[in-house]
Amino acid sequence: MERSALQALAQKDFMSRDELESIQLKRLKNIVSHAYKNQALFRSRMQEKGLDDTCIKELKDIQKLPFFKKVDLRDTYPFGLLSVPMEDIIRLQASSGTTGSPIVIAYTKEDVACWQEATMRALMIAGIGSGDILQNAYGYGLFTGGMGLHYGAEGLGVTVLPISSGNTERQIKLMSDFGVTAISCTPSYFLHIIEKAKQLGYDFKKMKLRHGIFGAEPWTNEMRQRIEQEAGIKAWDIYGLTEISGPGVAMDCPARTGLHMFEDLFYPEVIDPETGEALPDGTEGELVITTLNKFGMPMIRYRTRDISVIVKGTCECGRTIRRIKRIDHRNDDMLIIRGVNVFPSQIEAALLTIPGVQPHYHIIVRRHGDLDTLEVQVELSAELFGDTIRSIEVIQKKIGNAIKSIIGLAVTVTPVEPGSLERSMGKAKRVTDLRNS
Ligand code: DLL
Repeated sequence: MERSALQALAQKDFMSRDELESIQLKRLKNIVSHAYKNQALFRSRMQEKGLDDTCIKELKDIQKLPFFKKVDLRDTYPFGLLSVPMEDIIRLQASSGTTGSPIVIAYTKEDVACWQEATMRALMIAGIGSGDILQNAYGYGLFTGGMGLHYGAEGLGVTVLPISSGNTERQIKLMSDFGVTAISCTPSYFLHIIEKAKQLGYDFKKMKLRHGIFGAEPWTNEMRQRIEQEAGIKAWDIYGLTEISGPGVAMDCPARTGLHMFEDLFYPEVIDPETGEALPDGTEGELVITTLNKFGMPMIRYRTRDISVIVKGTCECGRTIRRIKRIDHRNDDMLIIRGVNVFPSQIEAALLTIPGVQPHYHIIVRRHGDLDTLEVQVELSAELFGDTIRSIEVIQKKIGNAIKSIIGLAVTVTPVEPGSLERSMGKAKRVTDLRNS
């Protein structure tokens, strides 16, 4: 793409709110009408509410529309929500989901282009472009991470290394040999890459790597700091989900006050997860997204189960598209332990405030009689782990106190040997819940 066309694309993030809202309204009317005519489930839900496809007069009329959830994709699996003839579909992607049977998403040629636009805009915010070499270590295949970042980077004229995830030693060798300047993968996989590189005697600071495009799983600011310090790079947070396209729905910016949602393509709302009521900007709730420009399988008011806030006010970077707060948990990540709500990200944040504690941990939930217990297995640095039993006990206590001060519950802390917990190549599995086994 010509430089001027790329500049125009990046400028979309800065359009006036009036212009943006008029595009959103036009697209919302159009997608509602398209889905009403072509998506039987949407039409029947609209009819149940006494609505038809003329009901959108202003943006806030979106609040009248019915919600969609993952279960709707499962119930209509594979193609029940398809809204164009199958011969117009040029791509299928699927998600195994962490919580059950697969879902499939179908894209028309225009939908793929819309998704590519989003990932291009996301990478441009990180300043990635022609001249960069991107090692794309998200999984290629049905998972949207690989293909999503690939198309975005290629569209910008970036040199893409489509390495996919896994084979960590080769990842590091090629990163060094090819002078890779940016990597995309899950933050947990990058931690593994850092660790392996150290073992193999590579010095990250001597490599050309400058940027990491990390997402697909929750990660805390504490984790971000660790990554940046250890690898000497800038760690950017990218958000997305299969149902809405894939990566590139929202992206960090240099101000780090939230992720900008590409609002002309994906319309955000935050709702009260209990009542379904739309909440004002600045209030935490469940993120709901409407695809404004995706026709193969439009998603209208899709309940993501991700918990966030639409950040109030304008961003110091000057972008006018709204921000969502970094997503540190999903509704379904919540563990209820003795009546207390606990999120793995709270434990991660507590652990990483303590020097010598490694960013590798695993949470085990058990039930003894009527009592739920939490065990946190955490790796210590080799120096700490090799220390006397007495000093390990001291650090164990320190970790326990740090966790208790955040979640308000006493947990069992089990320090484990460096390298002993399972490493992930994709989304990390942080919790084993043994309560129902
Ligand atoms: O994970 C798409 C993706 C690929 C995003 C690569 C970013 C980078 P799914 O497998 O459908 O799609 O999982 C979507 O992952 O609802 C969130 O719960 C979580 N998630 C994605 N990005 C982030 C992030 C891809 N940056 C689900 N921070 C979403 C926190 C994230 N959670």
